[in-house]
Order: sequence, then structure tokens, then C-alpha cells
Amino acid sequence: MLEGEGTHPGRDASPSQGTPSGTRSPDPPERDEAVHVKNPHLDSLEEDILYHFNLGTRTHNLPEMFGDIKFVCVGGSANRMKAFAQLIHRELVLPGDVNDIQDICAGTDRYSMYKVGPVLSMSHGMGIPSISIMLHELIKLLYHARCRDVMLFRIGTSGGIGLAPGTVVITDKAVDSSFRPRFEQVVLGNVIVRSTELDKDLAQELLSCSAEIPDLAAIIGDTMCTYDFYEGQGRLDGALCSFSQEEKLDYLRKAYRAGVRNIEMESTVFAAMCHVCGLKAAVICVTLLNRFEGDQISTPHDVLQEYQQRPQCLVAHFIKKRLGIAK
Ligand code: R2B
Ligand code: URA
Repeated sequence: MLEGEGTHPGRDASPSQGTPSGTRSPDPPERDEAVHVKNPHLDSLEEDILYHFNLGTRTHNLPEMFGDIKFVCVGGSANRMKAFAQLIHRELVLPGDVNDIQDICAGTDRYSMYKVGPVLSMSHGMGIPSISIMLHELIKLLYHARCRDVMLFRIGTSGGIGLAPGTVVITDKAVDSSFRPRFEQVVLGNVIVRSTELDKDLAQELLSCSAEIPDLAAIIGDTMCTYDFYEGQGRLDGALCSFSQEEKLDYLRKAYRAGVRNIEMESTVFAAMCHVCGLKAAVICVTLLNRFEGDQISTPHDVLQEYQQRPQCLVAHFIKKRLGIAK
């Protein structure tokens, strides 16, 4: 059986069920409401220490702390995810002072985590390795907490391709730097290929929500995920550059023709891990610049701040609608 197959939730993959090198893994089991972990070794752990969160199954009552979570929102910056938690606190009119929201991961400086009602807001740092570590521990946390019907959202920033800066891109497919909807993970020296499919209905629902927010331009498009911000995204302004302006533009044009509308650095692994674990997921990133027009982010700080609030506003509106409290 290949990775992702099988019918039952929970710890339902055996260690020998790897995907052969370079092959695509099949679809995950029919989605049910539980959070899946795909690791049978977890059964034999007496205690699971979520090291980078400074949480554990022995030291913390995870079901009590997190069991009611329905929406998990992740983003690169700790400050932005604190601001998002405060926005949700205000929007859901939760009791208590918005300034008293505490970082649950304060015991470590790797990630920040805030819980506001049924919403968890968490930072993931920059790049695939950073978000991947966070997602392993986050998915285990949701599993140990016995959460059900959870949705995950990545809200972030990106470089746009052929779009006005400030446009919000809701990801259709997360693609690699060759525009393929796949994520490659090296495991024991072999390459495992995982699908980066996201939930299309969720993307459509988010697009409909965006139409209800004044002055918020949003589209659905493919998002390219790279391992680097500079050469990896075809920038001419890094410390190293091995290509010409014409070659850069040629690459961006090819990306555009393939359906790519923005570039960032986490979406493929985010989509792949959520897909395998049966979690509904969406990626919503604002574009900070149009990469056909340049590489440097020279927009004034206050404008960038406002842009970064757009994915937050959209997901906050979505959550309120789902909870039946939107105006
Ligand atoms: C978007 O912005 C960051 C780089 O500036 C990176 O984390 C990403 O995906
Ligand atoms: N984040 C990226 O990864 N690329 C950009 O161009 C802007 C933000």
C-alpha cells in the first residue's frame, strides 16, 4: 500500500509503506472529520514531546487546552499572527482583554501560538523546513487534542506575477519551481513525491467571501513555492545572480502561462502535509509587488502593513460566516 491509502483514521501507515523513489503518492483516504497522523511509531511513545512548541502529552492536557479548535491560521511572522489573534478576538467579541492574549509557545522562541475561542493563530517562520517542522508538531497537537472538523489556512505575503500589488491570491494549486503540483521530500535518501492539492470548494468559498469585503481584490490562481527568495524566485538583486534580466522575464512569463499568479516559500509542503493528514486547507497570500515590474519591495511601510491585513480580514470574515456571526 502506498502512502495516503487506507481507510481508517489515526495512526494508519506502517513504516514500510513508503512511496517508491520518485513516484507520486495516491489520494488520501476519504476525508472524515478526525485529524490523521501517518506514523505508527507514535503508538509506542509513552510521551510525545512537541519540542519546538514547548508542549507535551504528559506535561499538558492537550484535549482540554486545544480540543475545541476548528480553525487554524498560520503565517510567517510572529507579530502578524499575534495581530491576527487580536483581530479574531475583537471580531468574535470574546470575553477578556485583547491585550491579555498570551503566547502559548512563550517557553520557546521558535514559534508563537495564540488561541482565541475556536481559532488557533500560529507563526511558522520562513521557508519549507521551518513550516514543515511546525506542521509535524501542529498536526500531532491536533491529533492528541482529538480535534475534529479542523480547517487550516496559511495567510501570508508573496510576489505577484502580472497582478496589481495588494491583490489577494487564493491558491488553486501549489506548484514547485517547474510549475508541477507536487512536493518532493527526501526520506532515507529517496525522493518521495506528495500531491499538493488543496480544497477547491474552500477556495471558492473564500473567493465568494472576498466579494463581500469592500476594496479587496482577490483571485484564484496557482502559487509557486520556492526554496529561496532571491535567485530561486528569479530576482536580480540578491548577493548572487547567475542569469540576465531577459532570462528572468522569460521564466516569469512561462510561470504566468502555466497559471502561476504569485510566488512564496511554504505552500507546497503546507498543501502536501494537510492533504496526507486529511485536513481541509487553503493558502491566501497578498501580493506585495508585481514581479514583471521589479524585484525590490520598495512600497512604503504603511501600505505594506495594510496589504498584509487583507488575507487576515478575508479569513476572519470566512470564520465569522462559518460560525454564523457575520453581518
Ligand atoms: C513570503 O514572504 C517570506 C519571504 O519574504 C516567505 O516566508 C514567504 O513565503
Ligand atoms: N514573499 C516572497 O516569497 N516573495 C516575494 O516576492 C514577496 C514576499
